[in-house]
Amino acid sequence: MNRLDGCVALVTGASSGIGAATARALAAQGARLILAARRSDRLAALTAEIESVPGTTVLALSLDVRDREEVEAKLGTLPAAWQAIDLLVNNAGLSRGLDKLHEGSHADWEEMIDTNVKGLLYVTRSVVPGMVSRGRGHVVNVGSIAGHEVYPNGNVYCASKHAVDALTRGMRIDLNGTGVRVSTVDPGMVETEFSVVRFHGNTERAAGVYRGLTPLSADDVAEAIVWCASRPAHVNVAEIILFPTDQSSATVVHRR
Ligand code: NDP
Ligand code: 8X3
Repeated sequence: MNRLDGCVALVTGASSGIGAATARALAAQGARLILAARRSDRLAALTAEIESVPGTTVLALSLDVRDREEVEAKLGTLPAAWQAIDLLVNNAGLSRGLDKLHEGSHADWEEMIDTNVKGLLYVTRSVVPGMVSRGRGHVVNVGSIAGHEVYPNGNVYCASKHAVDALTRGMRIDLNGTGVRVSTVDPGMVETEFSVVRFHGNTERAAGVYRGLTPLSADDVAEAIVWCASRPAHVNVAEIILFPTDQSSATVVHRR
């Protein structure tokens, strides 16, 4: 029997990239999935794909993690069979822009801070009390190497991921003794829609980020998340930093 059989897992940012790969990987381990993101069409397609495997069940949740009232309302009124969330993967996040701080866009800053920091807080605040009352649960945050290092023009995105790192460590302290585990998986370069979003839809510039190297795939990161989530209950994987072999730090990258 799988360690994740019957586990109820909520994955935010499940419509793309790491979140979608994590959903597929968790489903393969027997988890029941609540998949959240704003793009309902993407969630519907992923739900159909996952549910085509007999025995899998998915609840698709159209959700903007920046909207505190929406987060509280939707996570507070889940159908009874979905209320006892065992695993929360706080993955929804984005970068916008790559500019010097004094030339940066207020709108980009607000979107990153509202999504990566406040969104993560709103979802966590709605889900973790239930875990505490049940005496078990697991929060896996998707941080970044940008939460450990600051790179040129990465200022606000790096600050948001440093905040995620602090929140991960703070949560782990606050939840000590409750049976609830807190992990972070912090990747370097992963080829997803991340850079297209960062560069506001400029696909050519986005492709340049990964040119000449072999980046991580979303599946590589999903595998690390599933590994954290499938350890025995007394084991808490605190942190995984995952680089492509061609990357050694936020700025040291080998290109052929
Ligand atoms: P993608 O752009 O492919 O996926 C981002 C996901 O976040 C989408 O599903 C998107 O869904 C969701 N999302 C964004 N804003 C919101 C919102 N307001 N409410 C709900 N969902 C939202 O990028 P990745 O898969 O790469 O990114 C996933 C996480 O991984 C992020 O936290 C990112 O910072 C982190 N990361 C990425 C790295 C990389 O190199 N790619 C490296 C290190 C960390 P929708 O638009 O439908 O709402
Ligand atoms: C995404 C990786 O290096 O673009 O968090 O910040 S990086």
